Amino acid sequence: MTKILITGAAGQIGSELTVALRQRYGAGNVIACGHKTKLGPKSLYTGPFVYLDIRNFSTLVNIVKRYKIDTIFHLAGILSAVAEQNPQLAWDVNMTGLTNVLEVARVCHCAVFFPSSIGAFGPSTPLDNTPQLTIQRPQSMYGITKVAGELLCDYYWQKYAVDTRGLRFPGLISYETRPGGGTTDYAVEIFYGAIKDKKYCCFLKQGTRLDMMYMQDALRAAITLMEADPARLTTRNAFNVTAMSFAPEDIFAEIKKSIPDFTMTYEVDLLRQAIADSWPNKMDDSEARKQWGWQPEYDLPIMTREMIDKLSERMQHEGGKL
Ligand code: NAD
Ligand code: AKB
Repeated sequence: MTKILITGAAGQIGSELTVALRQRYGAGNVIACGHKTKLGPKSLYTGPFVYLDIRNFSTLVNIVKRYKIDTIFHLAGILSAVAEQNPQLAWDVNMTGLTNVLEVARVCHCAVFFPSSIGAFGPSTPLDNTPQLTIQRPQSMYGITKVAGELLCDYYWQKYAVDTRGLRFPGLISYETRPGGGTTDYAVEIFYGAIKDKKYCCFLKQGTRLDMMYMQDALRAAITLMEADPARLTTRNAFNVTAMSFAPEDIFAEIKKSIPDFTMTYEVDLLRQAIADSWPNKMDDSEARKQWGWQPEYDLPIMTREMIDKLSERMQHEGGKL
């Protein structure tokens, strides 16, 4: 990787991946793309920034050629809850966007990182120790675009030797940029509720176990995979990766250790509950560990401590606002 393009750079992952890659590869070598982002995260202005609707192929080609891009981290997309409310938009952005990225990668010889998800699994997938290779029959539009995306990335690798690599991310927890409309968003929102109001109303019900990961681990996973020796990769799209697995009552109990007067109620959102019920309780990520040395550093207690510290610091700095 020498010249990197990040699509969806203003989002939850992109706003932090942009900083991490600029530190590693030089600010001028990492081009951040935003969409409808007027005054986005500060991270975008530490290096080159361009506007891009990922559905516009000619603009994408021009950017890739102008900056001599050799690697694309394709993060632009519509997340699960928003996708279920607007499936046509989700298909358009997620599939037209990925097809455009893969085509430009084929023509301009770029490597591609594709973020798949636990959403690529469905109700007939084994929920515990979900294997790397297993049944994938998701019933949400988000999941359908993720399975199609995994297959399309493998197709471009097998047919055109485009160096595509991907991860099945779990729910990501971070404090820089708020999540963009997913089913696992509660695991971020709960910290804002706990720190600001000492209360939170959870939209998933008790007992809903899902895989999760702290953003620092997610960034390291994406960069390590893209830097891995290709000879070691027998899997490409996409690797199971996880760091922790918990239900709402588990994270509530962990936060309560630091904020004893924190309370939580439940008001189940049926749309997001149905999606969550079809996702694994815990994935088996042994192939990622074996093939490129994946090893998470943050578990539930360490992540919780850091989220509380960082958001409390910010609230103090912003005069009580979050
Ligand atoms: P996000 O919603 O925070 O960011 C996505 C970005 O895409 C937004 O900034 C949005 O403006 C941009 N976008 C939307 N439509 C666009 C268009 N037409 N053209 C260009 N950009 C457009 O999402 P995120 O959490 O950063 O996720 C990035 C990717 O990672 C997505 O593909 C998502 O499915 C995947 N992923 C995320 C998580 C997670 O927990 N955050 C977990 C698994 C997979
Ligand atoms: C979502 O909930 O949509 C994302 C994901 C796990 O893919 N956070």
